[in-house]
Amino acid sequence: MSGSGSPEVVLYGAPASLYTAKVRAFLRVRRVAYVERFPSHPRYREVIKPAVESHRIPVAEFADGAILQDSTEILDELERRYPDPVTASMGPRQALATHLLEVVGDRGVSKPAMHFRWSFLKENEDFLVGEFGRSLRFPAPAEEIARLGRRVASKMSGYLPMLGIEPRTIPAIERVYGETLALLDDHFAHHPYFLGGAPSRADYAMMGPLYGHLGRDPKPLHLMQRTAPLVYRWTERINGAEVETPEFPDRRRALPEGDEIPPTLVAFLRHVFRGYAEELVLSAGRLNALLAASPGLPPGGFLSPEGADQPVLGAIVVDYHGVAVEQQALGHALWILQRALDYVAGLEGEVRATALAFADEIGAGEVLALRFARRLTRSHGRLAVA
Ligand SMILES: N[C@@H](CCC(=O)N[C@@H](CS)C(=O)NCC(=O)O)C(=O)O
Repeated sequence: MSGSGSPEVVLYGAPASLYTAKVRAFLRVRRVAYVERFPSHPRYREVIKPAVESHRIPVAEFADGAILQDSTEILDELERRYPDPVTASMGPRQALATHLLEVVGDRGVSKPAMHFRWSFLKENEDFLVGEFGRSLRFPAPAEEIARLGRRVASKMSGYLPMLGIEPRTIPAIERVYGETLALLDDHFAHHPYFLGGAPSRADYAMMGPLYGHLGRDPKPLHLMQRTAPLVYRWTERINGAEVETPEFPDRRRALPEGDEIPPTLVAFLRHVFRGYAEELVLSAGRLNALLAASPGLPPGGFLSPEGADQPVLGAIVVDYHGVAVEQQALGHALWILQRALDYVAGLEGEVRATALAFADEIGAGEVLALRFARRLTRSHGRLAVA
């Protein structure tokens, strides 16, 4: 546990989980007194899972009894309970960049995150099978851990086709990830955190893929340490391995003045949206088509008639940095995007124009012009319409 006294938050999660990494990052940076438990803990089965109506992690249980699944909802609640004066003073460009980085952290880099986990079994398999197995039963005989771990591994590796990861697209995914790392390494040569001098939700969101998978599994960890050591150092910084940032000894812990976005972050965002904007636009098209075909869906109705919690919305073909990728449209990412759309919708006049000009600058203008035929919400742990 970090901090002293009884925990304020119990985090049900696992070390190898992408979305747990996002929430853990907040708890560590903000020094919240928390404990982490595996989903094999009896309380998860008996109390937590029925309460959130979901089998997913992370789940946060607060000392006052609130229990939440979904890393975005948990971060909202944590920010409400532990407001940060640094981030509360964000300008519209910084706030919009943060919203968009949460969209990116959710699915915008899941191709490399899943590819570098599941396409390199020689390097990763023993580690991952052990990690998954231990999160389900520990202590236990090695064979039992391996049996349970392999069951999870086979389910998770089954997600690759849905993301368009196949032999034909893998060279592009590897090339693009190499460029991503180079851009981020350049950014962290100038700044300790995503937005500049202070940690924010942008960092927590990006820790999901960049630490949970890419900064921890043997194959991509080695790649990151070898080719982008400053990105690796950022993961250490967020994890609190060193309280101070020796690379930036005199840096004030504050966001850049005047709502400035570091040019190195602009370069990274442009790169990401070059390969991700079209996926979001086509996914919104599938959502609107689905909604048009189900006019009778009542408020609170699940988007998936089968009750899938994070439903896919149909096949799309996206131009991923010059390569046509056949994949599924992912509904949950649109729910996160809706938060960015709401943010911009709440702005007026010059402030709104500033935010939209920034979106154009990073290639997200079309994404922020999207409109969903109905509002998305989450109900009983499932994607639903409001
Ligand atoms: N949108 C959810 C996603 C959570 C999620 O998918 N967690 C993974 C572990 S990283 C999980 O529980 N997967 C179980 C499954 O895919 O069946 C969040 O942000 O909390």
